[in-house]
Amino acid sequence: MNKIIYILLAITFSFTTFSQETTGQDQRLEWFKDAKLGIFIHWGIYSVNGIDESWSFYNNLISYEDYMKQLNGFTASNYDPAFWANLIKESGAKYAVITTKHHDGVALWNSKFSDLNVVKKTPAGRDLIKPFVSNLRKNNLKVGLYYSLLDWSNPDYPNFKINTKRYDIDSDSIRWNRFVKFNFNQIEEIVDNFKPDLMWFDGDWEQTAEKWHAKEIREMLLNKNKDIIINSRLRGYGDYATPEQGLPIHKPKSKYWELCMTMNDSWGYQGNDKNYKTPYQIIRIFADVISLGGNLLLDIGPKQDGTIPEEQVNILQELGKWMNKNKQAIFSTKAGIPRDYFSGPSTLSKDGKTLYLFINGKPNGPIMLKGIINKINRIWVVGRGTKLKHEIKMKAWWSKIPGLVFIDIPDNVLDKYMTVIGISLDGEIQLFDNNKK
Ligand code: FHN
Repeated sequence: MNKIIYILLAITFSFTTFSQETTGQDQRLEWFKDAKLGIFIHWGIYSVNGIDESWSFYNNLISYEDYMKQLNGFTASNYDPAFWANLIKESGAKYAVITTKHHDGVALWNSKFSDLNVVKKTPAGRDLIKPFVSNLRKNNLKVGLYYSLLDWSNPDYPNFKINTKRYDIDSDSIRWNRFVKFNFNQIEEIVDNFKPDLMWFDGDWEQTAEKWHAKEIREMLLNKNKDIIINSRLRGYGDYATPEQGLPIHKPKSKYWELCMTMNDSWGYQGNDKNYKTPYQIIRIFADVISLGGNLLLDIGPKQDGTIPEEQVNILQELGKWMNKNKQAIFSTKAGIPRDYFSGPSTLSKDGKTLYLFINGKPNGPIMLKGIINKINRIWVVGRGTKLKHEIKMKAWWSKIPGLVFIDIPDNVLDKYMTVIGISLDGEIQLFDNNKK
């Protein structure tokens, strides 16, 4: 009898947990879903020489000793966290994610659990995270903290460099467990000190979920803050997918996702890397990302003294002007319509009654939209209000197939980057499918 009650209780409990977790996730991720743009910041000692973050010693491009000599050149002497946060606000982003510790193990805060931090080991000599977090808050921006689970500097971490291992986890579980404890301590430390809205883990690929104690990390975070969001790089225990650099072609399966992307080809500051995407290219990519229902986490790499390279400032400012003009078509929207109906990015208002089309460059003639069953109330240029004319062609009175909508976009309303037009429909959008009976 007791056993039956126990089983019933267990079943009820597991359903309760599941349903609470599901509702909880949608609630927790509401701001994230609406945010659309975040700014990623890779700042660390690698900006001194301007070399690959952590990977340069891991891949033997520089010796570990020489890599660590960069500690002496990391000054943060021109660090202006208020400027950083204002610039992020100006870019139109709603959140930022900063590297508190990359794979090299150098913490940007005064960690009790490791002296390898910028306060104790660099001329910067102070906590760099706290002032940034408080300036983000002042600007009403959400706070994301990047933390690398793997730490190639920690003597208790098994991997050091490519083909160089310190030890094998299975042969020394005491040593591994010491590292696990260290990770928990540092994660707890940053969560207690900085109260992030989002934890952005990285480096999970080197161990399994069990080895990291990923489930326990998730539980610990949610116990501390029931609203916290966790990215996917916790070996399946996160909330949203994080494709990196490669722009998805089709709408990703994951309900929540965020593409992280560099502005040039480097995460951290590398003065020689001038392969910057233009503001137009970044806006074009961003339009694709939101059209597919995701967020863009666009990276900047400040110099060792804390100045943000001027190319990066320029991109953020140009992006911001465009975002501000077109905010109606960006924020509080959802993924747009499939490319079969319009050959370009689009978004939809949450009620599905307004369709926004993002126009590539300068159209050579009216743009075409097809398969829309609804009647069109009006069409206008977003951020300008100019009303646009449209024509319906190929609408046979005896056929169910909707007519083709041709919309003329005069040169004088074109945006220098991407023009966005709004189309108000007579109700929630209905798409015609000729394969459906
Ligand atoms: O190895 C890192 C890399 O240096 C960088 O931090 C990116 C950002 O998403 N994450 C890792 C690779 O996936």
